[in-house]
Amino acid sequence: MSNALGNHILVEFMGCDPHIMNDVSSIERDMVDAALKAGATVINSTFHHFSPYGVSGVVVIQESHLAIHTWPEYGYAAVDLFTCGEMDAWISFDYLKECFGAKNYSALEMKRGAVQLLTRNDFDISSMRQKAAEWTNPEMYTRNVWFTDKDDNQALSLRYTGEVFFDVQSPFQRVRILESPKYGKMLTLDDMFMTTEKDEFHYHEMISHPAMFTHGAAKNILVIGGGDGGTVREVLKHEGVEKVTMVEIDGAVIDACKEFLPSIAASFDHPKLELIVGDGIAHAKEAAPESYDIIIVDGSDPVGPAEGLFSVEFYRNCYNALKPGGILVAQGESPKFNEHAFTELNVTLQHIFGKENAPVSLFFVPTYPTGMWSFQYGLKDAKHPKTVNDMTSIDAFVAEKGLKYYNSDIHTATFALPNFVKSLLNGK
Ligand code: SPD
Repeated sequence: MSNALGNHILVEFMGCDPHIMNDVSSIERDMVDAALKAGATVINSTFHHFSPYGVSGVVVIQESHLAIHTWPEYGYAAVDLFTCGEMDAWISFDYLKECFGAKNYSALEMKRGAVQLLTRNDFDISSMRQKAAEWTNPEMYTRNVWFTDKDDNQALSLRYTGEVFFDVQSPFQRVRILESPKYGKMLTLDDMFMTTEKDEFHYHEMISHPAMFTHGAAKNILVIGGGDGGTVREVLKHEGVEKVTMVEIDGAVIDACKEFLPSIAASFDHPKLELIVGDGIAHAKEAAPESYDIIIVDGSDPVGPAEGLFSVEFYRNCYNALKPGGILVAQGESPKFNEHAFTELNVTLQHIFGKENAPVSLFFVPTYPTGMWSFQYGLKDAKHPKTVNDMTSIDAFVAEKGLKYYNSDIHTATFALPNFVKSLLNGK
């Protein structure tokens, strides 16, 4: 590969199963899997079924593309595997041969872009960034690449410019900063949206201020996770706060956000903040009993490094680390996207804090699948957030700080639950 830019394998698959050759869903899945098995990074795929027979489709990968056209009536597929870099397209070839049940096949391999015939011109990355900025103008914006956050049955996609500001596989997860025309720059972890410039305030105001105003005199706060910095930025707006300890496991998230999302990562240099890059689960276990007024768990979904943030042991440790009158707030998942994680977390919090002491708040966030998301609370002999009645000071704070989501009406409304959510929480 060293003397060529790319490798192109033109494949003939013959004697294939005609039903498979006409099944657009399974062909798309097989083509995407073929790319993944060869170590490619899949950017997007688009597939089409022709009536009455035939499928055409392309999987766009960071290493180039895989394309197919099928003739089910002949049990035949024409496949192009075009890759660059170190990816071995023969792995995709072997995989597809099995998937399609090809009895015969042939393949022609061509090296593309002979380096000795080309002249390299390196150009300034800043001019590309300038171009990317122009692409956010919808009239000039023509690229069709999408980031999708999904489970097996449901998804949310945002179009992005194709510009990748940060892409690091940390020891914990893939950390990326991409840019979308609608929501600005966004932080993604593995294949999930975490936050975007344009709607981050929904999440960060709502994870912070209802708990802060319910407590009323919080001085010592622990934030677990929250590597983008939005939560500590909001908490530090409360002047009575004396110290915020933030424990984020993944330093790559902090680095990415400091560089590319400075409006969110705005308070990492605040004198009241102690920023620890380390394990928040261990920190909660080792914390002195009754040391925090508020603990905020700004974690990701219960896969990968955030899995332990949904365990009984972790919340028992948080309970012990809270002062009497203390409040725990946790990223609570969605009653529409991941009902199981949502209800299980509430069962855990009820178990530890008591049935009446695990209220749930709902809020709207456009960039999480379904848009309906929750924060879940654990009250350690604290008053219920709904009983807070100092609405004047909430509104004065909202006006002074220029908040865009939270206000005194929202403070109460966020704890009002639709009937189907109440039923979910009651195990019905
Ligand atoms: N599916 C997204 C779950 C939310 C994760 N936390 C977002 C971090 C924002 N600070």
